[in-house]
Amino acid sequence: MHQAGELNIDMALFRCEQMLQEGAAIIDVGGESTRPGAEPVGVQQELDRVLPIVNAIHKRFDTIISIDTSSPELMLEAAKVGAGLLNDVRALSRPGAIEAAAATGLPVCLMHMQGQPQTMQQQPDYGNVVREVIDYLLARVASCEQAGIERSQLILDPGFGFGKSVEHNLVLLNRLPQLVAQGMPVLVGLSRKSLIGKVLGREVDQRLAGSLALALLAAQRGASIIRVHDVQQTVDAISLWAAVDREMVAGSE
Ligand code: PT1
Repeated sequence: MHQAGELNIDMALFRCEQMLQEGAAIIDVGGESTRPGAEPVGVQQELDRVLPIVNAIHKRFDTIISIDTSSPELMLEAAKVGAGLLNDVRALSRPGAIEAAAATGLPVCLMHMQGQPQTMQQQPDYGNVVREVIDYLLARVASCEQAGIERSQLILDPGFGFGKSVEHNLVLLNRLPQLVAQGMPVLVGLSRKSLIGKVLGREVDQRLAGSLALALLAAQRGASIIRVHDVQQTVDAISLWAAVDREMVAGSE
């Protein structure tokens, strides 16, 4: 969701209501694109885009509002107007971000990224991608704990599409249980991403089936939170899997 102003607030509220009716548990709001090749935005612009929307959503809906930001200023301000979760693709690495997040007392999603959005897809390089992503995230967890953010407040995200080749993404998804085994909830974002386009040869508007397949695989491999565009379709797919899965558990008793 981008850019404030009356019309944009109305559009954000409309989309928010729609996603909630479709079964979303969390609404992620961001003022900076972090897609491959995206240009950075200034902090003031980010504040102007995000705060009015968070404020409006908080007044109107009872939901968890996640703030997709790396800026300590926005973390602090968003917490005052109803944010319920901080989602930082830079894992609180900006100066002052850890301290700001700690001061809000909010839960935080720490994501792994190699490089910066503008250039991260140019030359992704790992020895052992699973090991390196987990080691990075655990180092960030340790820094958070030192700053007073409890482990129970942290969510981990391998950062699909953030400085990763198609193969890196596939290995990370296949080995997701290794990240889940670290004992913190895992969040994944795979919806419509270019890895789907590259494997299937599909443009971004033709990636729904691929997105659903990956969301289901992530859920089966232990992901707790799935960041998607197509809420209703994803909820349907995962609900049906969960029904089958519960039946298996019940039958084995
Ligand atoms: C994500 C995520 C995010 N993804 C979290 N926050 C985006 N925690 C924004 C592509 O390859 O996975 N986790 N916030 C969106 N970013 C991308 C990245 C979008 C890559 C598209 C691609 O197409």
